[in-house]
Amino acid sequence: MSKQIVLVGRSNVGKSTLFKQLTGKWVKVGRRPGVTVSPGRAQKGNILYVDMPGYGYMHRVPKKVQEGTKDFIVRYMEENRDEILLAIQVIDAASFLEIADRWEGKGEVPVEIEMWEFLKDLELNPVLAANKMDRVINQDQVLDWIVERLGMEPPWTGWTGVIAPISAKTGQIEPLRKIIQSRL
Ligand SMILES: Nc1nc2c(ncn2[C@@H]2O[C@H](COP(=O)(O)OP(=O)(O)OP(=O)(O)O)[C@@H](O)[C@H]2O)c(=O)[nH]1
Ligand SMILES: [Mg+2]
Repeated sequence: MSKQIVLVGRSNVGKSTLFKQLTGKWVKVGRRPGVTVSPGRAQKGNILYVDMPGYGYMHRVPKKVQEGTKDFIVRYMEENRDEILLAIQVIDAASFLEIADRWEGKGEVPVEIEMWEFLKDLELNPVLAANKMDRVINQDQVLDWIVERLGMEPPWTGWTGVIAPISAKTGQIEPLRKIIQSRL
């Protein structure tokens, strides 16, 4: 059985765009959350890349289905744990902090932080792909805040084996390729 590299993350963060860059396989991407509804797969060498549906808000998708998606991802990660070579959690670096603040303001654990903790608890050694960096102005500061929020001590430059600032849309994904290479 092939080892897997699995992309997870909230809806609309750019997982499928990144999947295309990594595999060359065409999948649907879109401006609205909820584009990917079942896992996309592409075999590359002896690695199977898996593009998961996004959790969180999905456009025109019933609430029940939205919650089911997160359960599906959790179950998938648990059941395939031994086959997963690398779990890549993709975030939209341009909106991550604002969304985390909003959840915490409501007294809830932000869903992306919860997912990160879950992947760590499964001992999957997750990698964080901080995507949409082309939209981030104060890059170093924002990355420092993001790693801190996820329980790592800033500066982010001390975590280059764990966090990869990228822009999937413009094809600037070298930091992530480096991490993948180092984990193979
Ligand atoms: N500015 C910018 N936009 C991006 C980047 N990567 C993806 N996008 C855009 O973000 C939107 C969502 O991209 P998708 O790849 O479909 O996102 P997804 O995470 O697969 O979404 P779901 O399948 O709904 O979970 C699209 O409009 C992409 O063009 C990026 O690096 N920068
Ligand atoms: Mg998608």
